[in-house]
Amino acid sequence: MKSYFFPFLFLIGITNFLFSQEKLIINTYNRQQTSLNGYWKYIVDPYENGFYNYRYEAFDKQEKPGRAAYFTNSKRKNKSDLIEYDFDKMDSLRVPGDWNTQKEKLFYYEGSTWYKKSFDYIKSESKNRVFVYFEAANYKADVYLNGEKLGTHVGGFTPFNFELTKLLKNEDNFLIVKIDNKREKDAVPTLNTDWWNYGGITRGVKLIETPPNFIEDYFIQLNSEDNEEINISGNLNGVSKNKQKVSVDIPELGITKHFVTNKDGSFSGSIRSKNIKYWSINTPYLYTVNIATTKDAITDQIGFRTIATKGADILLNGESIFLKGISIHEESLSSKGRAHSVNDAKELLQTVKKLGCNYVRLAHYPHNEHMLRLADQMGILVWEENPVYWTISWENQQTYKNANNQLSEVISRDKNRASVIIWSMANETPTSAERYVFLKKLADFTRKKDPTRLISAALEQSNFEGNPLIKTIHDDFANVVDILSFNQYVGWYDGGIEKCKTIKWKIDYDKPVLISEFGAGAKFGLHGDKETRWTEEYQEYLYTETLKMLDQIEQFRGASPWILADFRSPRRVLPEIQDGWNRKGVVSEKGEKKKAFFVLKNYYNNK
Ligand code: GCB
Repeated sequence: MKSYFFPFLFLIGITNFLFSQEKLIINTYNRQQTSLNGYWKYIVDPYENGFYNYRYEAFDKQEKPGRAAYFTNSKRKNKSDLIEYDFDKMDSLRVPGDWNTQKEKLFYYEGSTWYKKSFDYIKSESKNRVFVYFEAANYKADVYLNGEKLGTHVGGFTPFNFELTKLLKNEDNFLIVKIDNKREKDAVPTLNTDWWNYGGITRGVKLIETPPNFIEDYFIQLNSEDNEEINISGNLNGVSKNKQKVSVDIPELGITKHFVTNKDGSFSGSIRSKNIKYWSINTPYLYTVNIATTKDAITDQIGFRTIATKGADILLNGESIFLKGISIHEESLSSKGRAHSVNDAKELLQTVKKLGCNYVRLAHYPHNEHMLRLADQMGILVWEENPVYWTISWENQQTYKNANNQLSEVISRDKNRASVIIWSMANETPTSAERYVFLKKLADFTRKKDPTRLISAALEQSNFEGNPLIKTIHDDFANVVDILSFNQYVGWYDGGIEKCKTIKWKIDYDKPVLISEFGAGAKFGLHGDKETRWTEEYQEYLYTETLKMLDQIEQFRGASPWILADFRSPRRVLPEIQDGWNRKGVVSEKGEKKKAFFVLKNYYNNK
């Protein structure tokens, strides 16, 4: 018997390893909360001594982990005691923040680091529940409270939460998190990327307090086929969630709708109004929406708009729009490393506005929630992207589950943001049958979870019948997407700039074409003639010629050139030019504008 059960249990074990996490609580912006941001003690643990014993067995899988396990936060009790670590004598790291740019010795570090935060906490109502919510931690997080494991989360750019209620004390709690950012072939993303693998608790951490039954999740958006109907669904979390009354109130529309939950704690329905002021790029109108039960209440600011395609047109509220965009990596313009604050988001999106954009591509992974909240307020349309990048392990089921889980988390977090119009499945992935199955499954999943938005992926172009001067799309996944997006680098990786003048396009799809990337490297302040690589003039000329070239594509409806700002990448080592930075920004890493910035701005102003 035992031998039959063992593999089965083992499989469950693996699945749990990825998903030993709880359902996401959404809209933590507007909930009762206590920040755990600030300084956390840390231990760098490249050999994972605090996690495995000397036989390489995980401490947290054992009934009695023993005091050598770092998550027990053990202290020497008497002078003969042997404990080989002490969090309280260690240095600290700021949370949120990557470790690479905080400590010089950790600049290139990839591996495990333990974080510890001690805190007191008294609940405002004794029956209330408390959760710890991480906005993101890269890449794998094992979370423990007061020596007990809460769970594991995999994926560096999406939020997760664990309930603490049973383990929480009024005083001297210690939250310990092991973060591991080792790159792995079967992970999402995989080993190879053109960006820095910033490690750590890169976004904020907070405690969320809720009543015993609370509003965990809701989805409130305009019906994409009927702009007088708002669809509403959601669910409660708690032991007695059946037959609970829920109300959704939009005061400015003078509408209140009542629901009763089913046995799963879910509710759904719709409301109608002829007076909806639509969210758009010029009037990003947000309604206050109140969701309440007899015990819980939460408010959100939600915009209502439709987004659709018709032939080659992208229709925002039924009107054709050209997406004047730019790609962005999540790096701060004024401080070092990963962007995480409201201020970082403001600087990035204000620069985007100065460029004359109405749209951003948040590449190559989900960015922090401030970006989406702000885009909602500023009237900027957004492409959000799953970190399925380059050479993912298409045949590995765990890799698929991981990609699916990360996508599911970002959709859960941002599905009420009017600014988000496109979910991107992947970037520059090489075509194959296995990759098609993987991406198609992701697209089907996304359409089911969110039928209100468009699906795309940054594909690659190829030569038509071997002719390097005729470009086409040879990719079955192009039939699946709503918007046909692709990256192209004629004039940089593909010939010189003059080649742009000779290219013809053969794109036989009646779909909008969005150029997800084009660009050239230029060092800010380096000048020369327009044929000299790395000069601002080369980049300026490439932008001029590329835009002329793209204008010849009949279905051309938008672009997100690569990229807003120079960003760190270990692939970019050319001394005096790159020095560890990908130089394709239209501004430098500090926000200084290069000449190409003005070419693009001018193009968008006249579009
Ligand atoms: C690409 C990738 C992007 C790179 C860029 C480049 O096609 O999608 O991640 O950074 O090219 O600079 O080569």
